[in-house]
Amino acid sequence: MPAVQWRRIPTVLQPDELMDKAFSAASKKANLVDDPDKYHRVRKQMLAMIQSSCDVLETTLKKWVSRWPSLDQLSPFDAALIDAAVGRDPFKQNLGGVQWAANQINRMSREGQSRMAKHRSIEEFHDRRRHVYGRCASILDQIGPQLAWLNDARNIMRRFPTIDPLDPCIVVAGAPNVGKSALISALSSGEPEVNAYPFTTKRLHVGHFEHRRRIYQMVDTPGLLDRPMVERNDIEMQAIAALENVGSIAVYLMDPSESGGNPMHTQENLLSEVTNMLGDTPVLVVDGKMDLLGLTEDDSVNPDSGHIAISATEGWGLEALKAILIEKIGADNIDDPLELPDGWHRKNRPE
Ligand SMILES: Nc1nc2c(ncn2[C@@H]2O[C@H](COP(=O)(O)OP(=O)(O)OP(=O)(O)O)[C@@H](O)[C@H]2O)c(=O)[nH]1
Ligand SMILES: [Mg+2]
Repeated sequence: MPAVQWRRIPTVLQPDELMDKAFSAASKKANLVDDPDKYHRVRKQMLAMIQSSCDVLETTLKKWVSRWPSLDQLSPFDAALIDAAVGRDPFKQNLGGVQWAANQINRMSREGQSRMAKHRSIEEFHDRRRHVYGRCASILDQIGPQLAWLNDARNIMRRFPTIDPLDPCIVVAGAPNVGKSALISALSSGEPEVNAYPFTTKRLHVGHFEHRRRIYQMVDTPGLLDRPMVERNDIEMQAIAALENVGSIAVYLMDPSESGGNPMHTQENLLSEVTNMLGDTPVLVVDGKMDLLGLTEDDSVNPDSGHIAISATEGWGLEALKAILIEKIGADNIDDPLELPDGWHRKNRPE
């Protein structure tokens, strides 16, 4: 289940652009035909035009189908992204339409070429070529709505975050304005990506850091946590479900300074909601903006709460937080292959 490279999804041309591409490739092929005898020359040229235009169309359409992610091979997070942003059913149906057109064009190309073999006049050769071009154009027109849909979907999907299900992922949650994005930026090596998040109009930060050649991913949660559960719509619920699937651990960032405008009791209520929502995903509570709490760089813990303390803007406590996350995720822990499972001597003992 490799990570989907959303940005690599190719542009989807519209029918007239596709036809231009195919017909100009075909004219080039026809110009290469060299035969002093007009009858044979035209016959070969028309044949080359049918073959080459249909080939270009069929290959281009099939390339689109194969370069789009295949729904049954996606991670639950990626599948939820697609479902929420463009819809799983239209995704399948519209790609299906493109595959149908590729098959039609293949059939028509073969039919056109075999008919050509039966023609005996220059006029018939030209007519056959025109007939095939007309059929191609009408097939492409038929899938015009599908191509338009796919191009719109591609423009949405190419801004999706790429999350590799095989690498650890840290979900950063917390009330609005507590410093989630600042924390991700401070922990990231390089600029974090800012992606459009389909679930809400808010943007999603995705950052990465590396430890022992392993990439740790960090994702923001969208601004949907600031409302009670009952007010959230289906799409937002899917976002939550997706986040449940993606995280190895969640950091719940608190802002005890309340400078972000969230009183502590709201932040605490939200913490219990998030903890319930994330089910088995462990949640690490971190106090941010420690510089505003009268603490110094040497205070690794907020004495009032006992939580790990950091300041994303001052860069305090970040290495310690990283080390705790790496340890808790435990991706580097190597299982002893010779270790026997607990209770083995009881389960498999011969009677
Ligand atoms: N003093 C101080 N300010 C901080 C710190 N971290 C973030 N801020 C400030 O707090 C504000 C909000 O930070 P963001 O990182 O945008 O917070 P967020 O949680 O991503 O906000 P939303 O995406 O709107 O939910 C910004 O003005 C930051 O500069 C910190 O450690 N210390
Ligand atoms: Mg943010």
